[in-house]
Amino acid sequence: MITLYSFGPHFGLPDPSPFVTKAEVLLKMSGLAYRTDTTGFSKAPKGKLPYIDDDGGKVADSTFIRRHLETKYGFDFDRGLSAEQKAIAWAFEKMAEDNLYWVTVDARWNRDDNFNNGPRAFFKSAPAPIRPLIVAMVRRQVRKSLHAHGIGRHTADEIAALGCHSIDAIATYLGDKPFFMGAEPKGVDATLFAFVAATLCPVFTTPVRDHAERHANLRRYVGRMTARYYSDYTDIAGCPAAT
Ligand SMILES: N[C@@H](CCC(=O)N[C@@H](CS)C(=O)NCC(=O)O)C(=O)O
Repeated sequence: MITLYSFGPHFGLPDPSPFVTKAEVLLKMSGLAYRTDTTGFSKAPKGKLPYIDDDGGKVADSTFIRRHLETKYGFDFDRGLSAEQKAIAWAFEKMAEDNLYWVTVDARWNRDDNFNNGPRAFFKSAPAPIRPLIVAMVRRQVRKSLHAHGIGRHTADEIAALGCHSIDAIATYLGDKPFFMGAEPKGVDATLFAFVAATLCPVFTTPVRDHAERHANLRRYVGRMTARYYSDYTDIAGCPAAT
């Protein structure tokens, strides 16, 4: 049985990490049996979640988890796509993971109101006397990561503009299609569902969320993916589950 190491549900999302949600949706798409475990972060091979344990072998990183499911089990998440569609799917995924993701990190960790409504809860189990120090240290590390990525060097307005541009690109390409590449979900939908839901999450007040909410097709898309893969949720990110 495969074990997916995750953070566990937070903020009304299946997982606060869109990368974990992506990996979980890929597992659901594959139909393989899996369980989740929220105690693995300290042992993460690359210091990040998600990773999986498959029969004693560890695979870290959502993209390499996908590759593992493809190579070991022969599952083709791109089945039926042309080479051009595969290229488009890859480019959108990496836009979400390597750019839109950091817009979300900035919104959640760098804005005090959002931090207090969200990630502060991750520190509940830290001993009270040193909790403020740990919170400050981790937030400092996150700011360093944002700076190293480059996005942290922009103004709030510039960061929002980048996020809105990515959201517009996703909404435009999705159009009226049920799923990103057409009538049936493909691997790219695991990623885009996870990152769009993270953007729409009502726990966080952000200009990018306001912008995304104006794209009715994105809200319906999140609802459609929820109905398909998270039937135990009535809604995710304020988008009612509906086919
Ligand atoms: N490229 C990785 C990214 C994973 C990632 O960034 N995970 C974050 C949570 S969203 C994490 O574990 N961060 C903890 C840290 O950096 O200390 C993937 O695709 O899995």
